[in-house]
Amino acid sequence: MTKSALITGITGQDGSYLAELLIAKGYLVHGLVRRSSSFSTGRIDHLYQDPHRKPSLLLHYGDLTDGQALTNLVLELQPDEIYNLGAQSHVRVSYDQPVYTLQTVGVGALNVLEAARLLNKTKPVRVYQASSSEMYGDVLETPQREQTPFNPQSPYACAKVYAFHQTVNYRRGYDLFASNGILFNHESERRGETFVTRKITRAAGRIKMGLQKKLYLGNLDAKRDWGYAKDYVDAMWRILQHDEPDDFVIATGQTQSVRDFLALVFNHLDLNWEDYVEIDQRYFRPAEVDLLLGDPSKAREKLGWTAATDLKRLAQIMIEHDLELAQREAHLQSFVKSQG
Ligand code: NAP
Ligand code: F7E
Repeated sequence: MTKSALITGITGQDGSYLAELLIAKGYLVHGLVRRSSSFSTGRIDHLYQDPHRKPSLLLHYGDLTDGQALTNLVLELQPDEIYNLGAQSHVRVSYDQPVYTLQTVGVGALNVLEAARLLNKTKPVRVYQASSSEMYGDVLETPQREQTPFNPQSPYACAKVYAFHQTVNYRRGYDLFASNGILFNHESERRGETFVTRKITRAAGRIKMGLQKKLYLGNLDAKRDWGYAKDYVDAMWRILQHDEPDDFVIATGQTQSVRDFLALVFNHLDLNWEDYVEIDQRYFRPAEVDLLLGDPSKAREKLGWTAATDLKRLAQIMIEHDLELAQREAHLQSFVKSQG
């Protein structure tokens, strides 16, 4: 029988890759989409099919903060699996909007769990919660593993810790199949342009094409365990196929600094990043997470999952994509100029 899944955050980076993966596996995918005044479906538009064929993707309006509507939707759709990826996911922005961040990330996750608990009374459902390495914060152990205590230090991380514990709580208290993937940073050519890797690859492509002169960044010393989002959505799916609900660290097991990433990207374009990058205090955070390095042994042993893409290859994928975008932009500009 066709399996069905509901993805919150389907219009985001991970949601779009996960939808692709599940459709390829034969799922009927339902996606929760927030109403906005402009279209937000750019990352998933290519997944729409011929309207005469049986649909594999259906979108529904909703918002994680509207628990009643979310429950109604879950009870109506009766999905086999729910992937809760929706979030105000920007750490820097969470300092400007701490309450809103808690509402989407913390209360939003609770709303998903409540809806799943009600459905689970009549039909089994499995829930994936998008937990984050940010929860380790000012790290108490390196590398970080499932047993490492959390020490969050941003409004975003505090909200994710709340959601993590509620997920465990619903598993223990209500016997709900609810699992946390503790994912370390993962990037792609679909990464939002205000996250540091994509900000760098977008700017490098534009600098190469003469469209931009400078790139303004914050702390270059921060170290992250960066992987490729396409690899990581496969881990999400495996977590829900496991024979029991559990929590898993998903990471590459390698850490590199923002400075290292800059060098990889600019070297790929035969440019010296030091000629273009300037430090701007606006991009520093009130409290920084200095070092993240995950230990993915449990995921390897229990799920058979390993990260297939290293940072050098990831940087190459992203810069080739963004160089092409910059080339198109440059051609358009020269066409417009040539018209007088
Ligand atoms: P993203 O690109 O920022 O996407 C976030 C998604 O959440 C978007 O679809 C957004 O919709 C949706 N959303 C925001 N507020 C919502 C609300 N109130 N109700 C419903 N939907 C809402 O994030 P991502 O990188 O794909 O990450 C996916 C999840 O994994 C997030 O929960 C993030 O916190 C978590 N995570 C990410 C990483 C990472 O490195 N990428 C690592 C660990 C955990 P719009 O398109 O309308 O804005
Ligand atoms: O910052 C430094 C910044 O915003 C990475 C989210 O997906 O991963 C992400 O959170 C590092 C930080 O990601 C700039 O200070 C320097 O140390 O790309 P980022 P993040 O904060 O690690 C975790 C796992 C999540 O769960 C989140 O949802 O880069 N940095 N200069 C900068 N960062 C940004 N954004 N912009 C700069 O100009």
